[in-house]
Amino acid sequence: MFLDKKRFKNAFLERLENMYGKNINESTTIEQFMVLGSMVKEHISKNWILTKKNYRERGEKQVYYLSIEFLLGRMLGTNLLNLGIREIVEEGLRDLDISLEKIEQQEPDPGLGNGGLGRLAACFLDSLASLHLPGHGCGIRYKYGLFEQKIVDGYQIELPDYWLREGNVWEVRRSDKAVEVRFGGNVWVEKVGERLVFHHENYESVLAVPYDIPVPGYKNKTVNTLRLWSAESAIKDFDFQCLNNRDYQKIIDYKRSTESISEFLYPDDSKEEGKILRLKQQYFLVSAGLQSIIRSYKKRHQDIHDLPNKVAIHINDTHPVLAIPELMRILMDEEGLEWDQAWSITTRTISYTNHTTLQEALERWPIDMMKTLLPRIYMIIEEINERFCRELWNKYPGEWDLIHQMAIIADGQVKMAHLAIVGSYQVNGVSKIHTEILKKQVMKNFYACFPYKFHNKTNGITHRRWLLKANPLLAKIISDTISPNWIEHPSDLNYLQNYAKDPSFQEQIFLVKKKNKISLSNYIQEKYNISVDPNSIFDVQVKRLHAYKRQLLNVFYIMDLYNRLKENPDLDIIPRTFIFGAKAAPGYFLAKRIIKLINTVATVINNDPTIHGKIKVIFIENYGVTLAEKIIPAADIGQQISTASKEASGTGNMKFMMNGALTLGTLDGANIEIKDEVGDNNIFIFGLTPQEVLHYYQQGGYRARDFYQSDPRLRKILDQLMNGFFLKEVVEFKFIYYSLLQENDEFFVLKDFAAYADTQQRIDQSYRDHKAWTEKSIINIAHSGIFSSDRTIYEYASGTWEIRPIFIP
Ligand code: HBZ
Repeated sequence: MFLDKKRFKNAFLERLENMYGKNINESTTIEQFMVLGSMVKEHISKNWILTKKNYRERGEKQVYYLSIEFLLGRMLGTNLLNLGIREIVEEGLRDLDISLEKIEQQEPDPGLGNGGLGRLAACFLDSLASLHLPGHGCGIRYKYGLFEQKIVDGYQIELPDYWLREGNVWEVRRSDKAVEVRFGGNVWVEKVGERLVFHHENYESVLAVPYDIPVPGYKNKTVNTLRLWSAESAIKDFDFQCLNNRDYQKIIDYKRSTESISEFLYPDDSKEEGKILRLKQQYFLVSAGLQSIIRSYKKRHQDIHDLPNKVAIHINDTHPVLAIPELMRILMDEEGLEWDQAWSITTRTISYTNHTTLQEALERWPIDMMKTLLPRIYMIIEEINERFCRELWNKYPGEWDLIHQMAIIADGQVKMAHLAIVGSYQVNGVSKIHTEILKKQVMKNFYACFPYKFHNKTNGITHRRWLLKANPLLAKIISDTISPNWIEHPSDLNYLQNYAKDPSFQEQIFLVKKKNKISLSNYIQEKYNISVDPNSIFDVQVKRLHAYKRQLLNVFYIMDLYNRLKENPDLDIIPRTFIFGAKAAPGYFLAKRIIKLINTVATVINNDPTIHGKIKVIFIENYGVTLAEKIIPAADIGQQISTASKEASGTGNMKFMMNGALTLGTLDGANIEIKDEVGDNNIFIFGLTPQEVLHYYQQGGYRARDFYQSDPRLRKILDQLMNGFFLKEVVEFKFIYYSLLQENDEFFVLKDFAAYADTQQRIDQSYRDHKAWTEKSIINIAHSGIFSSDRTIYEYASGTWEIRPIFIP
């Protein structure tokens, strides 16, 4: 049906009739989307079946990527691109007077993730399939994704994101593959001959039902699977019939409690809340995932001892770390293995990536909670801990403190990162500096014990979504200049280096950027009724709102610039459009005040005629994957200004450079590697180094108040928070003020302010020379290939999972 335009049109019209009993004029755009989506899915199916058959028959090793989040973004556009049928569809629809773009806009953006970690998982799936690698995702099918953000009177309001309202056209429900997951109850032990047999009783049974989403590779025949689990009650309808009132109520309660497990995604991106429902979600994912992995393994292979040679299981941060005791449980209680055999298999199967060094994000669960909810799993963790501590005792006799610090269970808590390191064969960091910080600081005791486990895998992004799809104009001139080979070999982008000084290529790059800026300006005009100047510098900071990401530094600079413009309306600056997008966790009070501050400053500045529109401030609400695809291609500057040492890697930084924006950033995360790639002249770096920050944290010596007192610009800004200059209700910003001056500015906003402001000044100067600027922009694009997730996945495939490509004939 996608062979040519004619066949496509016929099939489309026919299906519209079959599905909705309508002709083209009667149908709505959402119906057209559902029709097109179902056609594309059907088209994928053949290769999906073929891929599964090949994997089954060839019996080669496969990887399963376990993640509590997959931030997928819309799939119609990427599927059309990967299948190579975009043009036929676009032209066919045009003949029918339908715009493909409008249809694409009907697709809900599945927000099954918070930010970087979830988006990374989605990029990895695309790269695995595109590199012919047998790798699958395993996650939760949340009924509600990350909340929808509205800004009302400058405040963030959260609305539920019911992304499944119209159904999900990409998924296939696989009731036949459902498994049971058990919570609570009690365990008793029986000795049968020489063996101990564990009996689990009085548990609550939850049915885990998988929904499979196909993941096609780029113009190849590989179609991998993302399996998302949904929680249902294990009750059959007839159970309801013969019940009295009390039982009826019990059953209703049970149904609610089971279904709540996959009801919503936790909206926190860097804090552990310690809520029992979250622990339930984690075990639910892991138990359902592992049962299905083992079942499928046993269909393909005889000997369970061979598992590590045929299956790799990767855990995306510690959220799925219960995979370790769960695999032990399956191997011992269900497969009848001894502890040592089971442990040997488990620790050769599971690998782990850490995504943060923030203390508050390191997961710990109260012992009591875990014991009650997962009695058998807790017993296994206890045994792992005991054996590990014994090993430590042999290695470090008498060093109680050290052993206490490293224990998996201590101070009434289970420390999930410790369990992850002990139970997996590899521990990865996500950028060079992050891996170094893990080795030398956060996990230094473990590094001393298991130096061979620690590795770096710098993150990456799929250039297919983030360049080819998001920025078709740029993709086209790149292909026209260096051939389209870069799509399959992103390192070929390097050839653009030869054109960095070429005036005609510069001209094309400049024009494309301009067009993308106009298109974003139109969006802003339509949505917010604010006109922005496409000739101004588009200076963008889009990411989750967190104190360490320092949106505050950005808004302080804007306040300062505004103050200077008020003092001197003739101040010679290049007009600037500051663009923000950020969701704050609903319970994160400081973050929400910062959103209010940005919006307050924006309202004042955008409505002040005396500054002649030299600066504009736009807060784009509900930032997510779809908006990122619109905003990033239009950026001149991408701000990556986290306190050095705090951002594990960042991936937004890579998306910006790939789209020709220059980075304004600290020496943090992957910014450092971006700087090493593009060279000091093509990036704007400022501020404390990670070493300096760590030094301050360890030795003290930073006094935020000194900066308030000695820098008149800063003093003015901070005073304005409290004197009603921007907003009469002065209580609003008190909390921000105190976090800086009373609590001594944990993230060095005041300390880095002067360097930041100077660097912003340098950007202003630099932009005046369009040619030189565009040259820098081209150099950024040319060096972005190494940040393709294809490179990252290649490193994981060869250095961690030991999987090989399987070419589907
Ligand atoms: O993972 C992010 C890091 O902050 C970022 O630097 C890195 O680039 C990215 C990919 O490696 N971490 C997260 O996104 N973390 C979470 O989203 C998160 C979610 C739930 C939690 C804790 C953290 O309970």
